[in-house]
Amino acid sequence: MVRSEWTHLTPNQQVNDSTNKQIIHSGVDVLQKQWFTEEFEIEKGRCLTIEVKSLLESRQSQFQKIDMYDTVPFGKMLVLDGVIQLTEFDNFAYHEMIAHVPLNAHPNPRKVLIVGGGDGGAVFEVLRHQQVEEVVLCDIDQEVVKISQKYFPEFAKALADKRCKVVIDDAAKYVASKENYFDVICVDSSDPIGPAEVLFAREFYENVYRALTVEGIVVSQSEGMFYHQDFIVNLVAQNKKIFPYVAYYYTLIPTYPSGSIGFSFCSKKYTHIDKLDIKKISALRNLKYYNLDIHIAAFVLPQFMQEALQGS
Ligand code: SPM
Repeated sequence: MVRSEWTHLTPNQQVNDSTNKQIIHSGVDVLQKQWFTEEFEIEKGRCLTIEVKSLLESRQSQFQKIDMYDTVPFGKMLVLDGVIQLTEFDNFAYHEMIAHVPLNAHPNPRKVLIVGGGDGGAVFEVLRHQQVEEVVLCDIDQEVVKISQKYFPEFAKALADKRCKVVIDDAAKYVASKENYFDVICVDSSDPIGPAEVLFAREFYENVYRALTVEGIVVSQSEGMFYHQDFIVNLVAQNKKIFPYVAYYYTLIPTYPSGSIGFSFCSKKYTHIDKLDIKKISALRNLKYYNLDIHIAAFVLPQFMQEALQGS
């Protein structure tokens, strides 16, 4: 973590001088508070800064830099290559939506694959479904799994469940080796740069199509509509060439840029509502974000996004 003294702007002060650089750095401010800044989109003039108690652990794996922080407002926070992946405070809003939307849209999900998701949060949610017999977690980076098992014990328990199998491998290759096997695939990847870039490509989705059973559904972390509209439009257009039913839905999550993130939903047979079963949804206990109304509402997009997707 870069430690630097922050300089505070006074009203009307110009920010295009060297002062600016000091303001945006992670570090220690004049009150001796420590801050983490997600610098991922800093060149676009936006970033999120969070007060931290300490950096609990930092590792450099073969694939990426892995940091675990203890933050003041959000509890423990996992960061990969400087990008926030999850916090204790709000990860439920992401994990419940990446898991329960496809699992409730599918009439009988028995075999589930999580691509990425080495922290175990998505597996934790998938295992709430009693009809799931097998959940495979395929993550390329064993170090992400290990550090998460150490700091997120609830998720570690899910990974140790007898229905869960952890595979450390390149998920693109793993998916290409499967045919007509999984009922649901959840792509819980990091952003489409670096090791996760291949997980957004057409070839990957063609292989996912083959790896799914005839009623199969895949959902993928697909950026947020406020900041990455063009990316989403292109992804949806690409996937419409492969799957008969493609949609986009979103969740609200304060620690991701713009406070929201979306998922692409691609299905071989059913839409996101065809097979909804109120009894099955009500049987899911102690959820904090997902419910029947949210399942339906999450696919209702603001006007600007509906218009953007119209031509795709
Ligand atoms: N199981 C949690 C893993 C999180 N995967 C998604 C991370 C997305 C982080 N970036 C948000 C969007 C910024 N472009």
